[in-house]
Amino acid sequence: MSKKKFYITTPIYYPSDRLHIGHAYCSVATDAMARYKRLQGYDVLFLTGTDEHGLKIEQKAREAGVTPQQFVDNIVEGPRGVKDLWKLMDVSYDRFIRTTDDYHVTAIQRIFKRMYDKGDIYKGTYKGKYCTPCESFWTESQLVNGCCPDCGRPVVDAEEEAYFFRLSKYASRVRDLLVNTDFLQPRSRVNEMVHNFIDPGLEDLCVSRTSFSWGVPVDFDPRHVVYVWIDALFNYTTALGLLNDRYPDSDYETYWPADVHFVGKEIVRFHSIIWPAMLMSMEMPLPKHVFGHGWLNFGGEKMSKSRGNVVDPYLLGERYGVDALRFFLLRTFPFGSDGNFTNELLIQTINTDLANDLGNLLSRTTAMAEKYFGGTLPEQQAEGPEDAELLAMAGALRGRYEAEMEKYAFQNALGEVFTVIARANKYIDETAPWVLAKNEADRPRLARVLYDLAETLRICLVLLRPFLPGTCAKAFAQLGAGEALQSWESAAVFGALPAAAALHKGENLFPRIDAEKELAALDALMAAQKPAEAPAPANRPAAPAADIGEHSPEISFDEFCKVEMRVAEVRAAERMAESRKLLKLTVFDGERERCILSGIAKWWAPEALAGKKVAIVANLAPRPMLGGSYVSEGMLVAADTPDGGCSIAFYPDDLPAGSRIH
Ligand code: ME8
Repeated sequence: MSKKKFYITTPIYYPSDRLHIGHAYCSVATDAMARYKRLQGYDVLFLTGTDEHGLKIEQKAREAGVTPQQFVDNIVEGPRGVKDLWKLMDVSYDRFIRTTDDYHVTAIQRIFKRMYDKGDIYKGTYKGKYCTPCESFWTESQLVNGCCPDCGRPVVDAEEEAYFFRLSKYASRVRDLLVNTDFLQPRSRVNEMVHNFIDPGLEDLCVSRTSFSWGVPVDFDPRHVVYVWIDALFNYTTALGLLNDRYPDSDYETYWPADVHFVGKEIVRFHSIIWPAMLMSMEMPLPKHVFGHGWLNFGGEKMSKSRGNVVDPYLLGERYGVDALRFFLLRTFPFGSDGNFTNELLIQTINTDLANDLGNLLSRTTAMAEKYFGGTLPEQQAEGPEDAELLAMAGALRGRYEAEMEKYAFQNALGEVFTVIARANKYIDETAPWVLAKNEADRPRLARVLYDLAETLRICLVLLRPFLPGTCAKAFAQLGAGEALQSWESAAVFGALPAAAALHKGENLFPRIDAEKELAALDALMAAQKPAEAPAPANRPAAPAADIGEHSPEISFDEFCKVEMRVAEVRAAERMAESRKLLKLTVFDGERERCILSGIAKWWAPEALAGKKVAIVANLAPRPMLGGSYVSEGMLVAADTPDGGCSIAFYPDDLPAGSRIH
């Protein structure tokens, strides 16, 4: 009987810069899932790669004085590039696609032509607001205060000839797919897609560009290059040989449709609306699931190169070991939600789960086996009243873990394993092997206690293999557990380890870290990695140079007193589908809740503000915003920072909302 198939993908990343911990997060999660399915006996295909076309790469290459191809080659294949990173992180991909690969380019041209021949792609005129410096078209609703949402400069009316994809034709089928199936996960993302994008009306999508050339040329009209998202999305199928000769057609037959695409939440729209619509047009089966995972922020803010707050996975992986880093990412943050990366959390997780709970359990168990039995447990063993609960928990663990893994709930799956590990540590306290060791008559009981610990550990380690591949191999060696005892099947039965288990104490898997010292060292290392002067983000002019000298006209004290500033509590903060620049804040001003839209989305993650006490201008006349869809009732007070960002002052938690600021 042939094996069951499992096809899983990461997004293909833009090689416009070095990848950071956020990219590693998605790849490590995908890797854990792929390893888990392989452990279960599936024939897995794990695809990752790089999305190498587009204006941004063309510009970056120009800045670097190299060709776009040289630029991406260096970031993908060069030292400490994308492929090196996945090697370091033990990401066990089976196939790596680069969208500049010839076979992919050819296939994209054929795909584009096929949709054109069908009438789903047609030539029209793109009318929109054009930002000349950015060479970008925007729709009216994308503009921020009438200007380019990327650079903040004025836009002009412009039109160009372009090809369009009949997205509107597929709107109701896509809606049905999202609402009535479990295609898009977590479920919470469905509402956002349906209400914000589909229900307001899906317009046909502009799928070609003439303003730059670094892309796949439309072969029957070479002035145009194919829109980068068409080029990118079809990677999931061209890498299986669709319409090309690089891979056999049978790969496509075997693995398509994908079981799941893991993608970050910001690209869920492309994967859950545009992608299925194009597949419908191509009359191809749809992937079974798209899972939109959350963002990893740093210090409460979205990681970004320009802000100089990206976390370098090389630094952490090399310092703490790749397994510790992989484990931390998947143990700490629920996969479907945003998480806040901090160095404190990283060290704490390594110390608590890995050094204390898992590492100690293994070293205590093997050390006692050596000390009391020379490493090999005697077959004569005696049960005791403490055994039943541990055995039941360890015996049921695989099922509980599997239920969570099938939902991509890595944090919960690991939580199940660590609950059993904690129970095993408690079992040591309950049975007190060092007391049993004092009495010859208790030796059979002592042997059984150590056996139960070793066997519990073995089961846990089998289930930890997808997360800690390197460490588990070393730990199995200490338990004398060969291949058969590392298998998925063997984790379902308590007692697979032979009674006369041969244990030996090996190296300490996760040495405890001196948190205080390490945090200081890590902070210093990260600070040293920051660019000396972070370039100002494009749509906020660098503040001090321009602003400090340009004072506002003098006002009288009475005039100043007219401005009513108060402390307000941020009760909710959220990103807005309608604007990349604005955050929607719900603040309590001591009397009532009000809505304030604040142009800080580029610098502040909503989670960093929720619950905080901030300063607002409370008597500003309410202002309709975003075409009148919202009324902003006040203003958040924030300071410009030298690098063009913004800093917000937080008042102490115990200061009542409504307190007047003078
Ligand atoms: O969007 N937290 O590529 P990209 C969590 N080329 N995940 C993060 C993250 C963060 N801070 N930053 C990045 C693209 N990611 C397109 C994709 S697919 C057909 C084309 C992860 O280089 C997350 O998975 O911007 C996100 O979706 C992906 O990297 C985006 O990578």
